[in-house]
Amino acid sequence: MVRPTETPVEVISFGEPLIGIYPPVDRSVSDDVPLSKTWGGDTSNVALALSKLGHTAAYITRIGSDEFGKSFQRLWQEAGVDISQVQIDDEHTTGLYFASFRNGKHHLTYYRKNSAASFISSKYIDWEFVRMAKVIHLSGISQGISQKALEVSFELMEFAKKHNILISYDVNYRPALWKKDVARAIISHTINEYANILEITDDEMRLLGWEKEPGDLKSSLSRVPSICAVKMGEKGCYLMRNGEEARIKPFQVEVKDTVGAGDAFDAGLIAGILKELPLIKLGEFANAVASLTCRGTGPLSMQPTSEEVQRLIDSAH
Ligand code: KDG
Repeated sequence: MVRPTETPVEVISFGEPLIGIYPPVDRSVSDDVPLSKTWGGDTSNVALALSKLGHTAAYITRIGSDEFGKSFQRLWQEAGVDISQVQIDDEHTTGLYFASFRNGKHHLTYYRKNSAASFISSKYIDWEFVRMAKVIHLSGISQGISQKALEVSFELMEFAKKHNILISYDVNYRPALWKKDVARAIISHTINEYANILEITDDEMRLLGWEKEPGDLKSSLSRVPSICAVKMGEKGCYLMRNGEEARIKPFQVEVKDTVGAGDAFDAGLIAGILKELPLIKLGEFANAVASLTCRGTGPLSMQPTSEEVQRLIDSAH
């Protein structure tokens, strides 16, 4: 554990942070080009985005005692993300990904097998601290990295369910992490048994063999979470809340890189839920957080504040 805390937070995110290594825009890491470093990992991006939006967030994970792990600790601390639940591993290293860009699309190559996060243990989780949160956020990546991580995800969700903490679940299906039928079974079980807030992309619906149209999500699931968000990239998003449905258009910005846009959307959605926004405003808020994040390279450089989000929304009306 990094340090104890008594201060409750609104959101606890759980998963794996990854160092991201980037070539210049439109190049590949295999080219002979200088590379730069950023910080990523879907659930770390969500915790950081929420903190930037003015919410309190903590991160449950395990990092190496290596230089990359130390740099993550500094990053979270400087951003105000609570790191009291971060475990340090002297034997395993912090994971990495390398980004490459081809024809306007990104491709990620991972070095995360046996990473510190895949050795996460629930033994060090302060359950009293978890009990005080309003939302727990996790993803298919948080579950897919290892058996241990999968078990911790279910312990956290069982606990959250018992204590009426909202569970936000981003499918974030990564075929490199697990076999499709295993992924589909675990993802479906998680949604059917636990998720209160579901985030999924239209591409993931197709890859998992579910219905293609966002509105058909209902027929693919045996239990529909109270809030479902289908992220559709440049087509915006589709939201469903307790029977009410809406399609919300995206905002136009100059896009540099879409890595982390989906995580930013999740943070915007959670922030909007905490603010109790009505459905259309909720979708606009989440879309705006995602759009503004795409102005920078890497998932973090352009994560917006609430004021920037509001300015973009106001300028579009
Ligand atoms: O959503 C952005 C993530 O894809 C990136 O940060 C890397 O977490 C990552 C992953 O596992 O793909």
